[in-house]
Amino acid sequence: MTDSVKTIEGDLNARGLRFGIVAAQFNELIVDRLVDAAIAALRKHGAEPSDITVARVPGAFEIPLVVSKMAATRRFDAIVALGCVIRGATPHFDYVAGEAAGGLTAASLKYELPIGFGVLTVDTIEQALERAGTKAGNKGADAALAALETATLLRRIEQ
Ligand code: INI
Repeated sequence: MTDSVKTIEGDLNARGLRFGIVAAQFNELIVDRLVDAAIAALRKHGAEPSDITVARVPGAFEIPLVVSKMAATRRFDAIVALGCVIRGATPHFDYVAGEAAGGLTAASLKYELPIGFGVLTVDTIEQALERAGTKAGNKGADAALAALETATLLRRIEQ
C-alpha cells in the first residue's frame, strides 16, 4: 500500500548548517550541561564551531524574545532553546514555563524555523539532573538533534 507513497524525512547531517542556541542563566548548573550536550551533538553530526552561536539570557522567560530576534535575522537554520524551570523554586512556575513554551511555538511558526525545545520543566532539582546527562539522557542533545532533523526536513520540502 505504501509503495507509491512519497515519504520525506529529515536526517542528522549538520554539515554547513548554522545554529543558534539560546540558554538561560537561571539554574546555570543544569543549563550548562544542556548547552554542552547540545553543542557536542551538533559537532558530532558535522556542525562547525564557527556555525554555532550561543546567546545567554537571564531566565527561561526571556528565551522566546531572543530566539525571535535571532530567527528574524534569517542567519540560522535552526535554534535550540535551553533552560530549566523548577516548580518548587518558583510560585510562578506555570507562567515562566508556559510563556516559554508558547513563545517558542509562536516564533517557530512565525519564522518557519525549527526550534528545539530543551527547556526542562520539573518538580525537583533531582529530576532536572536526571534529564541533564544522568539517568534520563540529556534533553539538550535531544533538542539539538530534533531541531537539526527538522531543519533538514524543511530543506527537503522546499526542494
Ligand atoms: N527562570 C528560569 O529559567 N527557571 C526558573 O526556575 C525560574 N524561577 O524559579 O523563577 C526562572 N525565573 C526567572 C524568569 O525566567 C525571568 O528571568 C524573570 O522573571 C525576569 O523576567
